[in-house]
Amino acid sequence: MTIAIVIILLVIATLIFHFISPWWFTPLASNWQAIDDTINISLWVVGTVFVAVSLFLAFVVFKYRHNKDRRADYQPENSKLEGWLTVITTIGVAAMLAPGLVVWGEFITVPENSEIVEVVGQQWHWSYRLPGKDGKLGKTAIKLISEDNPFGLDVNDINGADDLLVNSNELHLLIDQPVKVVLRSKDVLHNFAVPQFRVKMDLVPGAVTFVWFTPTKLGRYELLCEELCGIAHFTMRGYIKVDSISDYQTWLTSLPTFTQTLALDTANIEQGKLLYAGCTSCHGIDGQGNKTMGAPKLAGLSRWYLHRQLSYFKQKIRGQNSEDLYGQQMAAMSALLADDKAIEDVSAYLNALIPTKNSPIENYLIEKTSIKNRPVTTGNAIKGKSYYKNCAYCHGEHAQGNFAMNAPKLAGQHPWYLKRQINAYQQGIRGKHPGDLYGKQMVLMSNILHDQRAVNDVVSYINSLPSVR
Ligand code: HEC
Ligand code: HEC
Ligand SMILES: [Cu+2]
Repeated sequence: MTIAIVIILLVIATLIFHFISPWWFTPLASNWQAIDDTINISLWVVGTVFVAVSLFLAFVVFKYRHNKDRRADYQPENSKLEGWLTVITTIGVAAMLAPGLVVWGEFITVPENSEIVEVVGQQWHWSYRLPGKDGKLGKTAIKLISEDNPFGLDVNDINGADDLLVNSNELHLLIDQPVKVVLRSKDVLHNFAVPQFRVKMDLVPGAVTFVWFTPTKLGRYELLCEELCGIAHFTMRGYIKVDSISDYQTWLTSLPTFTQTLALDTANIEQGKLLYAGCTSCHGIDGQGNKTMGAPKLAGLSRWYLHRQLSYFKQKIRGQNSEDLYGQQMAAMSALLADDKAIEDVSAYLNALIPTKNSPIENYLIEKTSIKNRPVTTGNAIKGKSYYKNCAYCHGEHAQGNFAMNAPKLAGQHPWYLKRQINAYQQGIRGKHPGDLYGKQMVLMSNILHDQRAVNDVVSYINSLPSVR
């Protein structure tokens, strides 16, 4: 009797949980209602079977409970019952599988009027390519990938010349326009998934896979890699922004073509030097940084990194948090650089400067004075080395920075600055702005350093590495 009641209560609790549970699909933002319907049909089929079988069990447990005067009857065959069970099970299984076949048919039939977009995955970053005016994507090859040609496009293929390249994590799509997303991976398996669009697909190195959908709601949706693809897999996120036609056109015009990205370097180092005069009071004549001003070393940093940070300061993406006093100062100073050309020039100038060595006893971690000229630090570089293993995937084994990972050089930078930045990421002072497409990764990564001791350790280790050019 008790068991029968428990079974019935379990059924009721399961049903209540199912209907009031907050864990349900996020609101749909594409044409793929059919996928939700298929899942719902399956849930109804298995739900009905679950309720029926459980209640039957409760009934049998109750009805045939122990009774001294009753004996069990052995009946191995019952063709009538077996016939019924076969028919009902067949209908149930068919009801679960058949809609899937229909939906799969739609899934692989790309509408004629679809636009093509290429999504490229790599550890742990998304980038995108559009076919440009000719509507055709140019040929690519992994071996052609380089710092100047991150998409690995073939310069000899005329179709590639006008391809539009999106080097950032954010792709824009036009509302109500079907898109065929072709998927390519530079390294390992990844998976393209936007929960609101419902469809998802693997990216397989060496193959081109695809998926199609029509975005139906304006908005900005998170793109997730749903294939465990290495240590920083969880940081591999991007955004898909669904635009109205005018916003979409504005975005398109902001994109460079492949030919434009190959155009000769136009940066003017002399001009950059003149512009830098306004920066020396904080960053030093040789770009060596200045602890009193809280200003980091800039000499020898990569151009792409300097460029991005200066654009971020200028566009109020970095240095806007009310607690970020140093960042705010720098954001104000970025007004000295009138436009993108000025940023390009000053970045080229700073990149060309030879970084000076940090003074031998420079270490923010020094607490006591040195013993026999060896600084006593609170950070443990040996422990820091094991933390740094995680950082090396992006920043490089020698902390030399890695363009493909968008991760800057850390070696040679002042330790007090490194520490402040790691803390800033941890506290969400840096990297949390919606426009900050690369900082978010560091916000997530900085949390693997659980306390200040871990931060001190890893900074001590980076500080022990020779500055690489
Ligand atoms: C008033 C002092 C001051 C002046 C002047 C100044 N900066 Fe800065 N700059 C800073 C500070 C402080 C930071 C660190 C901000 C932080 O902690 O986030 C910084 C950060 C930077 C960074 C980011 C470096 C990194 O590793 O992320 C760059 C690039 C930079 N400055 C370039 C410039 C350039 C170019 C100029 C001249 C146009 C300039 N700064 C003028 C104070 C200054
Ligand atoms: C998944 C790749 C990735 C990993 C792993 C990673 N970083 Fe970063 N890191 C980045 C990127 C990308 C940036 C640049 C962010 C930006 O553009 O604002 C960055 C920036 C930084 C900066 C700021 C440098 C400056 O000049 O302002 C520091 C400091 C830093 N990382 C330290 C670390 C440490 C320490 C670890 C290991 C615990 C680590 N990172 C692991 C990708 C990574
Ligand atoms: Cu991935």
